[in-house]
Amino acid sequence: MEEKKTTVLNLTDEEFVYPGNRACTGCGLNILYRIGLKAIGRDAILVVPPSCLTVMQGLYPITSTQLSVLNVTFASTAAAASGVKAALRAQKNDHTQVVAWAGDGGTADIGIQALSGAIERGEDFLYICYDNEGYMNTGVQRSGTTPQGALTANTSINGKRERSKDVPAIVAAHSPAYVATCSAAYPMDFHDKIKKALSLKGLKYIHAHTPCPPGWAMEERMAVAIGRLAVSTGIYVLYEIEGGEMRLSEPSAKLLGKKKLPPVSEYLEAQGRFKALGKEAVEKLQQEVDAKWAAYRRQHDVALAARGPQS
Ligand SMILES: Cc1ncc(C[n+]2csc(CCOP(=O)(O)OP(=O)(O)O)c2C)c(N)n1
Ligand code: SF4
Repeated sequence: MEEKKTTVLNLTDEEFVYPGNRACTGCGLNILYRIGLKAIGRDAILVVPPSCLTVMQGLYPITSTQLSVLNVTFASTAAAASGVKAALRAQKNDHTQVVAWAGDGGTADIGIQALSGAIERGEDFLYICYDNEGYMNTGVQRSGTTPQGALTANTSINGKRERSKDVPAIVAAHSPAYVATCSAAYPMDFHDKIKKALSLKGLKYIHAHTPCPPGWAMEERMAVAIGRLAVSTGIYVLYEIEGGEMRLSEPSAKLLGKKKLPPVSEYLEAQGRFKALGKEAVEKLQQEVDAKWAAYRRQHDVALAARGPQS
């Protein structure tokens, strides 16, 4: 049976973020933080390393967040979340959710060891990585997930040389309870994936693409439009993995029925960080995206054929 989806009409009115915080105008993370906390609810402890999120939440004694938050060192997020969960277990508290919420720098690079260990131990908490594709809080430095060719404060004039790390795939290789990718342009999808993740036991991982106006050199009003372009051009794919089975989420699944997707250049040209990308690099990227979608279409056809004729 199809799960009931959350929409703006049935989303709770309750707010867990006070009005006013230190996010930049048009911040993708800010959208997901507000909606994500509605899915998590009040009975939760957040574990957050240094990042834009710590700044957004506010420095003691000022805060924009109504939930309990444990601010931890960069490398220790998943280890600290494991500890918070152990403390709750010792108190026989099995209702308070533990949610680690970190940036891509704090996840893909600095925190990956603790995250890997937590999944391997089968810890029971939700880990959310918001991926603005750089160390934004400290002035837009490159991270492991910064796309190849993107300009940052510490890349050469040709942009980042290396390819980006596929963190959800790295996490999925550990076989946790749940892996999902999300986007700030689809906050209700994020909301429902959090709900689903929190209903499962074990380590759950959500990776969320969060456009960042200053870091991506784009207009503030364009954050959602650019997030949508990432999905509609097929460069960023929304999916879930549960029980080892991967399923495209609706905004990406509907692209399977399209013969041709909009060119990735539409996504790249909307952002100043890609202005050093030459024609050849853009063509190569397009070929990679086309090959990826050809593979999704083949898998989809095989799955349909295996199901046989539908009555
Ligand atoms: C061990 C350590 N190194 C460096 C820093 C400085 N620092 C604070 S936030 C930050 C950037 C974090 O990047 P990311 O996790 O991607 O989150 P974002 O800033 O993009 O939200 C850095 C380098 C620190 N706090 N601790
Ligand atoms: S730098 Fe980017 S991620 Fe950080 S608060 Fe500003 S828009 Fe959001």
